[in-house]
Amino acid sequence: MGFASAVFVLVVTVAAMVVGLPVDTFQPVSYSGWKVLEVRLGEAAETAASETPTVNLDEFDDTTSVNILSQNRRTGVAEVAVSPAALNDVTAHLTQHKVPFSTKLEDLGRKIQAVEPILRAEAELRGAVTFNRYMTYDEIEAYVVKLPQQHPTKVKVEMAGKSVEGRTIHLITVTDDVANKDILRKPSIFIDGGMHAREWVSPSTALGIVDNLLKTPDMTRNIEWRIIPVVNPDGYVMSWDKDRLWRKNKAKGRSIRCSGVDLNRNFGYEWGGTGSSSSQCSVVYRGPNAFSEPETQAVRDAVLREADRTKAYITFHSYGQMILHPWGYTSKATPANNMELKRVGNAMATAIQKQQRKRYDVGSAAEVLYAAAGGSDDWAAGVAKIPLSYTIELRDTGSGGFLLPTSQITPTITDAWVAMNTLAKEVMKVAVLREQHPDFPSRKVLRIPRPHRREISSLPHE
Ligand code: 0X9
Ligand code: ZN
Repeated sequence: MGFASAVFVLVVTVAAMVVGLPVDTFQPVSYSGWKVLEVRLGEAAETAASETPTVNLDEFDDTTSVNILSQNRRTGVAEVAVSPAALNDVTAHLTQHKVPFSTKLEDLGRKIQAVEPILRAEAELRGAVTFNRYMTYDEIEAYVVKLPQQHPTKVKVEMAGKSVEGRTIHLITVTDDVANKDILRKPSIFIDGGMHAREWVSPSTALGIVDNLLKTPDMTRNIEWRIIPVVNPDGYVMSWDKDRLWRKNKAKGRSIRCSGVDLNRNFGYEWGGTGSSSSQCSVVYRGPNAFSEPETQAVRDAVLREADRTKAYITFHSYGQMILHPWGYTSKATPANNMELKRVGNAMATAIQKQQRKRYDVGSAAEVLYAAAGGSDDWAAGVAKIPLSYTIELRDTGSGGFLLPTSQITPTITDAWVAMNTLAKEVMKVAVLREQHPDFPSRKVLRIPRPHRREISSLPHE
């Protein structure tokens, strides 16, 4: 059975399991008794015709029965949370279609409960920052709005937009002499975090980068950093208060359970394609049209405002330890600067491997993960013409997953910080070249010969 057909049968099962009527108020989800299955679609995928399109499992999941946590095209492994009511049907179907699987976690609810006291035990921070635990949205906001008072020459905070439920989406600019940035015309790097609600280490990492930048003058002298730490504040709050595995924003749908748009399917480049869904109930619902959501509009407008100067776009997600570059919408085309994207991606992964002893896989999102259209990385490259565009899937490779232990927050930030150091050097190389050659094209990246050493990632041949 091919990968696509294996996915299809699972899909049909899940679709058949959709029962019950929509409810009007969202009851908190405990995930009590839910199991996490490791489904080995990859073994099936190997025998599939080479050009079989990858279908995103998420497209078909209804989160009341099944919630796809991760999948990786290269390893062929998907991790799927299954409700007690759906378990028999799902496992019977997998067995019938010879899709190997094993139980990775017996009770997801118990695991969520086990980490809960650690999260809530601490006193609320009022304007401070910590990386010893995950911060609530209120704590993040209190910290962010105080930053300009604490670092008046280096930090500016603006409102990039407002979420569906009216929360502020903050944009932090960090650079030396921030008030003068328009005169200096420094190259800029744009970072966002928290696009997917349940990926809690992502906003922590974006804030960790801000914190490190403020302690490292070398990194802010010649580069302007623009950072949205929480693109999806409503979803983040939802994942704290009601449903730890919430992924989307809080756009109104036909029912409470069928609400929300997957913001990373809502960007306007090849919007509507593979790996995104037109169904409101899907966790990869793309929305009624590209940029239908105030959260994606906020990212779009913030990026476009300085698009000419922006040399790199990084969006932090989790989990899987991957550095992904465009295209995400298809594996059948490559961006014009594909070699450059791979080279810089590999440089970041190599630096992390060297300093952190952690492996990050590098490759195009569609090759390494799955094809999924409407992602911010593709839009940044395809429309905003930002030369270096990456999705970084942070730690871990699955044992903590979205419930990454708090002890991993700081090391994860360091992974990202190491990568940002490498990225900054690459951006500066191009900036220096442009200074020496004023006619150097502003939206192209030079091809610099590949290093001769072995790269750590297992890239397919170009
Ligand atoms: O599916 C996604 O949106 C990202 N993975 S996640 O597990 N964090 O949800 C990957 C996005 C890669 N980029 C594109 N497909 N454009
Ligand atoms: Zn994500």
